[in-house]
Amino acid sequence: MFRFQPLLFAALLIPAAGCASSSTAVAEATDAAAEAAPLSARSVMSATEGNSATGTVQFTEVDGGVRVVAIFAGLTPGEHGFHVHEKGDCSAPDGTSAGGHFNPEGHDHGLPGMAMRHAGDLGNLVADADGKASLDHVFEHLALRGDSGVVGRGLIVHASKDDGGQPTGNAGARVACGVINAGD
Ligand SMILES: [Cu+2]
Ligand SMILES: [Zn+2]
Repeated sequence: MFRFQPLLFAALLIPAAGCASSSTAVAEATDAAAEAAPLSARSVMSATEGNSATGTVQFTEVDGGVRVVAIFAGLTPGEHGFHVHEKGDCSAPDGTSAGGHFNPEGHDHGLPGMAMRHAGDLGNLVADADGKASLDHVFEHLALRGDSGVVGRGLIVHASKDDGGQPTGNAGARVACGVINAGD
């Protein structure tokens, strides 16, 4: 009897351990599948009437936010406010059909680095002397999916610098507009 008990113990433990590790493996496989296919989105931006700015912007889910990779041409040299706006509608010649800044949480306007700001506040693009600008940045407060997701919304580049002022950064006219569409 003295030796039987440890054996019985082992017999009971082995199947229990087998079960635990297989369910963990399933969970890990599911997580891996989700990570293998992060949602991405793209916006092809066209110049508004009287302007020449064009660009392509790629959004990809990454750990801790959304990576935004943008390439622009046809800008005036210097800084240009860059925002996600409420509506994926660029039908107005001046881009105003895209509505105001995307702000699902009801914050004041701000610049990247400020904890509380519109979700759509992406700061500024900086165009060089040739009017070209690029950006590659992970925005922590941005999401692609859900109620706060930017898929289906509008993207705007402005004539002037976003200075962080209220209510929308004093960035002036809209020089390029695009719709953020899911997919590569
Ligand atoms: Cu804007
Ligand atoms: Zn804003």
